[in-house]
Amino acid sequence: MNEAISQTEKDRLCVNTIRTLSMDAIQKANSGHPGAPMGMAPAGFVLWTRFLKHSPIHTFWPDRDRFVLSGGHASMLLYSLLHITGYDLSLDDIQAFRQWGSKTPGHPELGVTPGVETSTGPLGQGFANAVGMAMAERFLAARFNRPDFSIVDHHTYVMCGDGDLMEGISSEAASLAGHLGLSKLICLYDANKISIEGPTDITFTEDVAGRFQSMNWHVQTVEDGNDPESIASAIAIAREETNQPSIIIMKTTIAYGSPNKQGCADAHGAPLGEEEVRLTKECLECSLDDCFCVPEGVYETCSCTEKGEKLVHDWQAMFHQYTQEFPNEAKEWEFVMSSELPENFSDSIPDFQDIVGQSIATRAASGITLNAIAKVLPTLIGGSADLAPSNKTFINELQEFQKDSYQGQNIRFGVREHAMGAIMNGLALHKGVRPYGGTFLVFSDYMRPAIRMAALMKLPVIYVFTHDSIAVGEDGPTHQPIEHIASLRAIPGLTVIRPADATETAMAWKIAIEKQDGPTALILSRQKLPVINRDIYPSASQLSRGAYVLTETGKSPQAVILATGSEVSIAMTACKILSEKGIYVRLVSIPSFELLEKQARAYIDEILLPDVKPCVVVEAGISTGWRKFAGAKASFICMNSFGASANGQVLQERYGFTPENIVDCVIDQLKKYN
Ligand SMILES: Cc1ncc(C[n+]2csc(CCOP(=O)(O)OP(=O)(O)O)c2C)c(N)n1
Repeated sequence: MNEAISQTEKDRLCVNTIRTLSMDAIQKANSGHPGAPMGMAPAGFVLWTRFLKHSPIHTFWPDRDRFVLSGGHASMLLYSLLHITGYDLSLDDIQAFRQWGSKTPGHPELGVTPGVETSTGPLGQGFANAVGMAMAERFLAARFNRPDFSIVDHHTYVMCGDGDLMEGISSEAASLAGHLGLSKLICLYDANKISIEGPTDITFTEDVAGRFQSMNWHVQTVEDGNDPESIASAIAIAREETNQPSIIIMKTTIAYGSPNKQGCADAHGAPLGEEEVRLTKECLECSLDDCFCVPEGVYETCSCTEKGEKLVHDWQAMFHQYTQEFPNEAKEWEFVMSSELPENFSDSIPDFQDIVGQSIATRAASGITLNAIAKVLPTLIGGSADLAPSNKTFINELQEFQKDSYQGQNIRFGVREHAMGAIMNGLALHKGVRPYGGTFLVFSDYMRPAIRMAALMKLPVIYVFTHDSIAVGEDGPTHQPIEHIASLRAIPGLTVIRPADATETAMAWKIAIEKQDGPTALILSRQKLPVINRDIYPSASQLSRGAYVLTETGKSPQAVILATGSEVSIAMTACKILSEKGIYVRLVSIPSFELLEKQARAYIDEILLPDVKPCVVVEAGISTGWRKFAGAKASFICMNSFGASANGQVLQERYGFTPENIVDCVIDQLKKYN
């Protein structure tokens, strides 16, 4: 670059390159969101080139700063930054923005673009992901750092817009972050006062600074979000903060530089148009001739490759020294970051055979299993949305994760299901921890968007959903899940497991922990269920196949009963009654549709006996989804309505979840087919 060009001029050129790359890519794709990338280009430039601790080559270096673009619609800002700072993202990739198979999808997607830390787009999710990442950082720092060896010492930066802060999830997550004093979390808020429908005057007039102050955040305002030096000094101050998370409210102009569209909602989510792009380039004093132009000197100024390699090298050198001085910790660190399971993991899983003949709720069996696993798995971290005593999610011998005890593994999420879901995603994205989180199944709706993101990103998080049916009882229909199991099964990539007893519950946890490529929902009962004697009945390890024949009362069954969870033991009693009547049936326990669907057709047919037409399905939820296993004319003892407030046993009787009703249904089915 011309030596005579001043630093200010260099900065201006780089910032405008981010703007023109964004405009051009969106114009070429004829779709996208130019406004935010253009308004936040200075903040992106300053953060990425002066502060962000990252390596475009070693993109997974564990002590890198994390950057989350919560307003994923501004993806071209991120792609432009990745490109000019030296990531494996070429100009051709930028030109393929939003095209089939490109590395530059409409919204950032984990695993598609090097340097993208999380998939964002549903507003607010990224903000809460960042809180989870910052929590993981503090947890690992507390665990592994030793005097003179800060092997975990990075910031989490999240860039968000008005939309993110309008979403309730950001308040939930910010409240928890403030409570926990996550001082290495820094939010850059694009306060451009524009969203899709127009100026935020029409919807969003709260005092954001006051709100964040009240949530124990350190708050700064940058009056001119276009001034790199003001931005830089605010970030520098935020980095010095050691007690609270920071938010920097940046007053910016959407689509800065566009003579006819800057400051207008029009520029939020549509290409500027060929002519306006030209006029904008003119205003910004950029080259008018070329599209996707990166002027001379921009790469030189922005490249972070060398700097990043030095950071990685220095960290590796420190880590090498750490291995000498703290060999056990170093070994543990390597183990934790590898996501591997300890050798004795399987041995930690209880089999509950010492309590055969007794009854125990699957939520209680889950709590026992969780505590047993925690003894061998140091990465387990999680809690509940204020329902730990009910969800049985507390690990008894371990500390709480609090401001003064970041090494604790019991997280108190508070009554914040949505943020809990997205924070769990952030924890998993960070790596080095295995997150779990619990609430009542009925409130899984409150965290569904985060569950969907976990499935989309294939994150190994575990949901502990208890109180799984009308058998919840007296709390009534507001607390009784009806459609929830089916609706969770509808999320692609989510493994839903509804165990029938304590032994299946233990096995469900084993499978959930072993699963590294997607989330698992454990669906657990409030009420006690008999522990099945596995000396007589098949081993619960068969749960890994999704379904198995639990019992069969004759050599050639006349009917098949399919049941899950708490309805399995009721069906077992029905089988005995039927057998006494000389009717022979097969009872199949189907704890997981998803695991069953992974089996070979031959196995599925072998257990479901498609040629035996009489079939009764028993599940205390809606019947949606069961046809694929049950055949066209099966009977369904399922829920067709909301429940009611009454004793759980009474409700089970009223809604037909009794051995007698199952028996009647089987007999009806036999009559139909004979
Ligand atoms: C949960 C969710 N609801 C709605 C949308 C659709 N949407 C995308 S951007 C946006 C407006 C965001 O406004 P702001 O954060 O101010 O972004 P800017 O206009 O500054 O680009 C909306 C409603 C979404 N992506 N996510």
